[in-house]
Amino acid sequence: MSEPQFVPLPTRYDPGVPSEDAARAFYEVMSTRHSVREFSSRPVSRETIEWAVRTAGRAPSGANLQPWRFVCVQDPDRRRRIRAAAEEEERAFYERRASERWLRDLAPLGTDTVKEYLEIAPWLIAVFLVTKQSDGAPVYYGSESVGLAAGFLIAALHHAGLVALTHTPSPMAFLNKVLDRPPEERAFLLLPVGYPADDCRIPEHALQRKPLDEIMIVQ
Ligand code: IYR
Repeated sequence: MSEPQFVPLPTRYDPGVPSEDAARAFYEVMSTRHSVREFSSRPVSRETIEWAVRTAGRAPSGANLQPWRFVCVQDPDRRRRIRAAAEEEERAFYERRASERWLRDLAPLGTDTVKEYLEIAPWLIAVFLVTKQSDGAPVYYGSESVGLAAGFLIAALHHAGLVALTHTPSPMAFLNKVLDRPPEERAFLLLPVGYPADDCRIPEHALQRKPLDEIMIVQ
């Protein structure tokens, strides 16, 4: 067991304005984020995606194991294969697997089995949970960790003026095959990323957010 070594907090982030103003300003930025299904094919530079992934890599994780991998796909052939496999899963979902209740809850979003955005958006980011350490030991709080990193990622993409969809074809095992990932990596999310289409629309339903008094309890 190695002794813990401590260093001073390297940088104290100072927003330069009172915390209330900084918190509100970040809220204003994040409140314009929406999941989008209508993408432009306008290219997004690799550098932009790299900065967003670096940001995701700053998320906290169980024992700082950073159990995530972000596979950023541009290659049209892989994207075509991902779309074909995702649509097959979605057909099974909408036609057989989803409960009546689930379909009813999704109805206001207007989603269906056709996932053209998987080929239109210039990047697909497949987020994988790395379930094992290099010596085969398990990771701790893997889903929580990769979920936090995914949150950082979508915030970073939004901050860069991009849009994304947190797409969850289920099961996602096909991504291991199409993206040549080993079995200890488990697909967690598939994010089409790009700019919104000129005539991009979102479901009205998505505008409704629970008010603060419904989500916050102060004790
Ligand atoms: N994965 C399916 C169904 C779906 C599920 C949820 I939860 C959503 O918020 C939206 C869709 C699909 O992508 O169509």
